Amino acid sequence: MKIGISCYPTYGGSGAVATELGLKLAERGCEIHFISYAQPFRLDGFRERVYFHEVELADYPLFDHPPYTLALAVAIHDAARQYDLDLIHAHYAIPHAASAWIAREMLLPEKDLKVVTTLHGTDITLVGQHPSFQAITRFSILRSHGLTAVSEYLKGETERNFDTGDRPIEVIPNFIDTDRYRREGKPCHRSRLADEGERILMHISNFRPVKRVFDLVEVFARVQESVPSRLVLVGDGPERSRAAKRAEELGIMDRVVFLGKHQSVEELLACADLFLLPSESESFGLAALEAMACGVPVVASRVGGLPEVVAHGETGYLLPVGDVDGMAEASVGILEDEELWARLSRAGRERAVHEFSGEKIVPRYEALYKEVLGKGSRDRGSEVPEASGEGPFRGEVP
Ligand code: GMT
Repeated sequence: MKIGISCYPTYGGSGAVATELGLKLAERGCEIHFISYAQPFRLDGFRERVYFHEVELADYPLFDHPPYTLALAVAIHDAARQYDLDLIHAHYAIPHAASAWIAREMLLPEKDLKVVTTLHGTDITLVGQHPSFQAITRFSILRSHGLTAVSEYLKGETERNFDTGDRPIEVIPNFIDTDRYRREGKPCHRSRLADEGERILMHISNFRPVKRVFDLVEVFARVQESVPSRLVLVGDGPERSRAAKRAEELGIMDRVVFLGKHQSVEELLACADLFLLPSESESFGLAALEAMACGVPVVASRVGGLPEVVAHGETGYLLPVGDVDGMAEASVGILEDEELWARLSRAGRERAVHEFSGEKIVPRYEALYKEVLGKGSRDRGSEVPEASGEGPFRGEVP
């Protein structure tokens, strides 16, 4: 199969999943064409059967905001024609699903480019619901020939907020390369991150408000009172300075390490003792899965799709959003009990390997592609059902 993949190139779960998927598909014999405005952050080095097409964005004095959606549509159109792509897989609905639909319409009737869209999170739970995006998000996801969501939770949110009727949405969870994400055989950075005898609490994200990094600092402030430890923060984003300010106020800045953006998070996770994810909303929580694969117990919010990833009491603990005392108590409980730590660590690794490995999940995307390609051009996804008028969305389909 020849597959185009459009995704965000920046640090974030949807770009990570899209890239890992493309690389795994290429290993399995597919020809993969990544299409984005920059090289996806996890796409490095030469890989056989993998191509990258940079979207050209022309500036013009009239444009305060150059129309990326159109430029992406043209890039998809051009790649599909030049390389005879079978389908385009859009990761994160906005604007990728709409651009894919435009490209498909431009190619018809000469070429029947199929569209598969994967919904990742805030494209459905936040941004996609904004009045300026809702109608086009609904339209473009329903026009996709295959539609996937990364958790049962996200599937439910999509049905509820976008009035998708009986349109099938397949849940295909995030996955990880369990050979790469593992505790053993990694260079050990522990001595550079913490002093002898200190435990390492870690968080990885793009530091958007939804991640509640402020809570993270509060949780850590409580933990370090009873457990000698460091908080290692990986990633960067708008809330970083607020988190740093709070750490200063609490007098724990010397215990907090801001590492910034990193490519090889598996090396860092392999020396962590605990992973914290106090998010406000999380459709899946790829970072929690990466931690589990590296044998790191997780303390997170009981929100969104996280209960589908973190088994409460088995691979970590889930607490209500904002319950910093509860999260601190659970963290201390894990860090002070070696046996409990080992049990959670082992179970996390096992769950990651058995439920969320690339070997298990990638064939499900392949099966979906085959199903989509096996059908007639208008069999699936071409009709957009009328909105029922119930629920938050009442927009007319264009
Ligand atoms: O939806 C987002 O916030 C962006 C997206 C991204 O690109 O980083 O993250 C989402 O997609 C990941 C991969 O499917 C999920 O693991 C994350 O849980 C999800 N983030 C949120 O729902 C906040």
